[in-house]
Amino acid sequence: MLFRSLVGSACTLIGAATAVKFGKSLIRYSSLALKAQAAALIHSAVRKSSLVEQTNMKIELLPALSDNYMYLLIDVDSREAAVVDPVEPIVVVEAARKHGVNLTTVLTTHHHWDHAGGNNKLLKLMPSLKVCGGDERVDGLTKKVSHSTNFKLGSLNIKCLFTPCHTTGHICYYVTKENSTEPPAVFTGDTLFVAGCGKFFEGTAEQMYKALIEILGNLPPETRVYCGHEYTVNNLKFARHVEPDNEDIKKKLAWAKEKCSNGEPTIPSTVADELTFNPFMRVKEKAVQDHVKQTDPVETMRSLRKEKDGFRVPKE
Ligand SMILES: N[C@@H](CCC(=O)N[C@@H](CS)C(=O)NCC(=O)O)C(=O)O
Ligand SMILES: [Zn+2]
Repeated sequence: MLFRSLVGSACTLIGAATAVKFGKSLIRYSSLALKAQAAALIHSAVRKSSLVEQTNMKIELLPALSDNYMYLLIDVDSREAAVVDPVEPIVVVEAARKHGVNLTTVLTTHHHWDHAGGNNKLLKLMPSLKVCGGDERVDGLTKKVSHSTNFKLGSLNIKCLFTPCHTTGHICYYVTKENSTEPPAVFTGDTLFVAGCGKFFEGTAEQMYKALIEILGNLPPETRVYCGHEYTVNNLKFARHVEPDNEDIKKKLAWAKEKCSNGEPTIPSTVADELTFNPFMRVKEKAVQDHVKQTDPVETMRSLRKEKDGFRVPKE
């Protein structure tokens, strides 16, 4: 299909503003983030931004490049905000202005250009920003963080989780609010994707096992997962290949295809849901181990990643 080939692997479509429920939260969609690009790219595709509203924090998903996400994280109490991986700084500045928030902090997951490549430009526009990251290679770095580094964003707590493997300095950011009954959030960059994980560019299966199973897999199950890319449909096709009888994978894939065909994000997911359909988080499951003919979870992780690196994604 012509449209399909234009879109490529990302979930992208032009569409109008809309609103849907995500659990108890209202998620609003608007095409603001890509308005300018929409005008220029009539025959191409536009991915909608969306807003996850809780009473304690708001998170605006800002699609960037072809399949990346930036996230504006707002502390509702203080109106202080942070941005995760602001590769398109103008979009971020506009979103902060729209919400009337005080953007103080950049949370960089890792140094790759599609995540950290906007830091210097954003710093030029807003010189007092604190730029966090776990790697000296992060552009504009002002605060080097490491495992369990904690700091406040207004009334929110941000805990840094060191998850080296995709890169040696990769950090996930775990956000909580004391005494809140609402779910925490975790920004997982290119460590954990919906139904997948990042390539092991600078690390090992042992490290990804630690990151996915021991660190992220042990967060509260209701934790909402905000990842670095819209890879969900392709990841689920691989998951289906690994576990053809897993009903959760089939259901999630049908849902994700529908979201993508409307230009809507498949994010956030939750830790609990990932444990049901993400093969890289299911390396202790017999069905997953059998697929790669392994019995050890770390070896299963290694084999799965190797297989996915060479996987040809089917059309359907
Ligand atoms: N397979 C990716 C190709 C791009 C790629 O290599 N992405 C990096 C992050 S920038 C990655 O770790 N991808 C994970 C994967 O392909 O499973 C896609 O679906 O477009
Ligand atoms: Zn990336």
